Amino acid sequence: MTDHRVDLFRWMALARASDERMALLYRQGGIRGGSVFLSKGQEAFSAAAVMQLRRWTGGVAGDVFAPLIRDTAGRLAFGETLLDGCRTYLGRAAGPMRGRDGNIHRGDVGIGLMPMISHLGSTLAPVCGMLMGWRQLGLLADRVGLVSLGDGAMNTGASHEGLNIAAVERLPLVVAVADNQLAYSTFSDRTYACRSLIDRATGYGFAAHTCDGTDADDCWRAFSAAMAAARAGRGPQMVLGTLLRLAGHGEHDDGSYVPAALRERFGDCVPLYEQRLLAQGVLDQAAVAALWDDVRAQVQAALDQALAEPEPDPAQHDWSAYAVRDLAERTP
Ligand SMILES: Cc1ncc(C[n+]2csc(CCOP(=O)(O)OP(=O)(O)O)c2C)c(N)n1
Repeated sequence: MTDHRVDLFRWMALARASDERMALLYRQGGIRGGSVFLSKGQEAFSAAAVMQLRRWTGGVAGDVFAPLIRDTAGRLAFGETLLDGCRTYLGRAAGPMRGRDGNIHRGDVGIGLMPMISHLGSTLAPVCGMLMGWRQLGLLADRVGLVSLGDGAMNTGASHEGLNIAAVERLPLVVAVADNQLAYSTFSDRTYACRSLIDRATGYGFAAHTCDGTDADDCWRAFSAAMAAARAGRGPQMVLGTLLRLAGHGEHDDGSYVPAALRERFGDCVPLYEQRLLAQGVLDQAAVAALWDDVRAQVQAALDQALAEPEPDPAQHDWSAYAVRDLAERTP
């Protein structure tokens, strides 16, 4: 299982570089509206899941991905451009939300990337709806949907309803649950009372998979099994990754309430994977340095382009309810 590993590390590094640049821009006062939300610590879990989805190509629909807050790596691996992220953070008219919504509330239905709905758990229903619609039209084939949830998001009414209907309908849905120990500043022991969130899989009627969310290879293994089972018609799959949010909830939050003992229990997936690939001779020091130079240059180029672009002009605006650039692209 080596083919994908350099690409996996590259998506993780690209996400980390993008997040770090956006955080710097926030501290410089350069962000329009809202905060910056980092995926720090969740790059492996997100990229390993999404790399195993099929991207939409040549107008042919692939799988569907509904990201949550900390899916910078997965978004990029699914085809979202760095430019779309920069444009949204900067409120630029050419962005996927046309400058009318900020930060992570963005998506592109034309590539199967569901725009993130702020209300936690609310993306489950539309993804289930897409899968059921494709099935009714005879277009489903072996497509899957991937929905990201956090330990906090697992507790909303929308999540319970969505998980239940996915199981009742035996949909090819993979739910990635990132238990990062925190929902805002609420620790997991105040968020759920079961031993582990994976215990809920059985109750809903999902197959259960677990992984160490700080270990990119272990994440890959778990999502590989889950995706294969979903594509083979074995119903919905839940993958629980255990990890730690390595930032505040957003950059307005320094996360100083996280005790040192908790921090010491979890590593950072990006340097951990870099060290493993070096130790195993998959990459050498020169290749790693070149990779980081490349991803940082890509981020800066996207940011420079977005900075040079105009904001929306209210006098010119069509006020269409849709954010999608080309509605024709929505047809599978
Ligand atoms: C229904 C709903 N309730 C509350 C919020 C406010 N809110 C946004 S993010 C968040 C914490 C989410 O925690 P979790 O799902 O564990 O994700 P994490 O931020 O830890 O990645 C909350 C409570 C919301 N967006 N939607």
